[in-house]
Amino acid sequence: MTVDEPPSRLIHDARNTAVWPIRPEHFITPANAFFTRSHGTIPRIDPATWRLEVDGLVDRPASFSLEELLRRFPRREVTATLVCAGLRRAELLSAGPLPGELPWGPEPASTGRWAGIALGDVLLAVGVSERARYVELTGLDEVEREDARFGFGGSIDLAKALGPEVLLAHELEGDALPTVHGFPLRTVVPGWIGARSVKWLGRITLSAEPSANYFQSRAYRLQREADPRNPRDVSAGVALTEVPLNAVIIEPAAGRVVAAGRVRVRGWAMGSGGRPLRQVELSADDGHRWMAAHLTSRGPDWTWGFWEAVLDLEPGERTLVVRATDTAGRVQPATVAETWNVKGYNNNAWHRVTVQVE
Ligand SMILES: Nc1nc2c(c(=O)[nH]1)N[C@H]1C(S)=C(S)[C@@H](COP(=O)(O)O)O[C@H]1N2
Ligand SMILES: [Mo]
Repeated sequence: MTVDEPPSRLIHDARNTAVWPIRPEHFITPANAFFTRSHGTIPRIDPATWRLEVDGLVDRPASFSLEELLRRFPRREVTATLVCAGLRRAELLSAGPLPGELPWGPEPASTGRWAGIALGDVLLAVGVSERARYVELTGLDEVEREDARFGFGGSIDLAKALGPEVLLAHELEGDALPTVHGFPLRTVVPGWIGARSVKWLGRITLSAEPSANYFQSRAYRLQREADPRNPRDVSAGVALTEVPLNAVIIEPAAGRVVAAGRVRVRGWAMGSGGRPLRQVELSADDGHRWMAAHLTSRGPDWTWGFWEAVLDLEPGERTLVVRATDTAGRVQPATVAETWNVKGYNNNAWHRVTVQVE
């Protein structure tokens, strides 16, 4: 597992957002090739004066310095894959329009070794009131939406927040978090969409209701049919939580010319909510016949798995298809007609890559 090679090529860099190609040799993503997605400013925070406020439905509201948090609570580590809900959005455009949304390919997913403290340890220390059901997380960045400026935020269920895997992370790959990834402290919510892993964390608020933050109440919601009067509004949709089961072909890349005969196909897959995979299968005839891929790295819980298969391909234009199943028994929809939704989130239709075999 070499992690020092620099990223080969920046695929996309706009609106404070960057992705690199995923490499089959990088089970752990090098920190300098970890995708980044930010909706507003990138705050530069002085760790000496930064504070974390904890309030709402708690017995003892508190304000912590970084030094205090890291001294008082036990160090915890987790290896977790972050997946942006916009992953594979571009494929959905063949099923319907997605105005104003970034047309992501299959790149905004990366795996990091995170370290910090457990969110649950902090919650137990302040005392959670019986009425609390949600943990709202708010960042110190500044986002502009609907004529208002506010910190990016959202909420997770209290039950998830108490899980030992949910961190307030201060390190990525053994170094302090890079600024773009949320220095000095970010949430890492393994198995949930990337948007709930709030960066530049400033406030934690316990509540009986989900967060009213724009990114919880008016974005990151799954709505299958557009409201004709307000076609981009998803406030009636369902708030996204766990990532869905997904599988992606990394190589060969779309459009490649490959030699006929035995062709090595490699990629990644991840179970719903970060659960373990059961099986990954490949097809070269649009899903009539399937062959099992070999899982080369399963990883610990909360990460993707890497897989590999060798297909015998005859000359011509060939479409390779991948699908996975997980230990929760989930399966993937075959087509994007089944996964299209108003803001283009969580596309997990079978991934198809067309190559030229010569
Ligand atoms: N404060 C803050 N946290 C944030 C965001 C943001 O814009 N501001 N973007 C979210 C989204 S949509 C994703 S996918 C992940 C990306 O994390 P990364 O940039 O470290 O890869 O951060 C999440 N946390
Ligand atoms: Mo995201």
